[in-house]
Amino acid sequence: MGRQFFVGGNFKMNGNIKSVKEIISNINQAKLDSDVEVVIAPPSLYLLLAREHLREGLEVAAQNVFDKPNGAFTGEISVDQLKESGITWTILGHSERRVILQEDDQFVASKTKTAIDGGLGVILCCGESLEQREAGKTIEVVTRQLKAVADKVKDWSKIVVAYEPIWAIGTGKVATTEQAQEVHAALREWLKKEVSSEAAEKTRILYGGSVTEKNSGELAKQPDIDGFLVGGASLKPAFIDIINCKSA
Ligand code: G2H
Repeated sequence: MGRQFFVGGNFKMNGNIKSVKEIISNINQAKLDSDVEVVIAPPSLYLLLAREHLREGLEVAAQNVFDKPNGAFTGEISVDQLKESGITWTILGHSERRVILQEDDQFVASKTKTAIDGGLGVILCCGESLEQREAGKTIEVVTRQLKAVADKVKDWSKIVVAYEPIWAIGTGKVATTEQAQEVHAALREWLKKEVSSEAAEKTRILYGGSVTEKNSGELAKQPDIDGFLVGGASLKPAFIDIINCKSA
């Protein structure tokens, strides 16, 4: 069986009660391809609101989760708190957290293990900077990021990998279909060697970085691109066209 196409909407630190409700109402009313898995990730303040309003069958993700069960960790949210609230996914390792909040590979891996052990799905982000790409280190960087997770997590059935080249995030500079496919294929090869043939075959690898309704169709035709993690465009009605891009 083929891999189910997956489209995530990462709202980042955008929106307010009114706009989150409007985005959700737009998604709820749209005709979505039934074979696409759709997950939206609003800021943590709006997770419950999103879960309450989003129609059944579509899921809500946190943008982060902590690697401890409870306690004196000001500002953090636990896996159990998310699960109790009907939040079934979390994004982890987004480059904005790796770079701005200085999260390293080990911390991302530890949080991924806690989330997976606790029963959440994880959208695990990886990606290289422009400097790393120009130095020919793209594959080395993204596989190092994933290896930290593979050292701790053996079951990849609830992990979706998102390849997000940092130089393409929010810049309007989307990776070419060839550039994206090349890295996705290398990631799948790496999964085969370092995790298992099953993980390589079944793990969805999403592309993220300035995805729009204009470039999603071509990217989605690539054999190793199994969906998208969408930032800016997930706040707009065009998000629906991205979800439905396979059938357009
Ligand atoms: C990459 C992406 C979503 P954008 O960060 O994770 O954002 O589509 O705005 O580049």
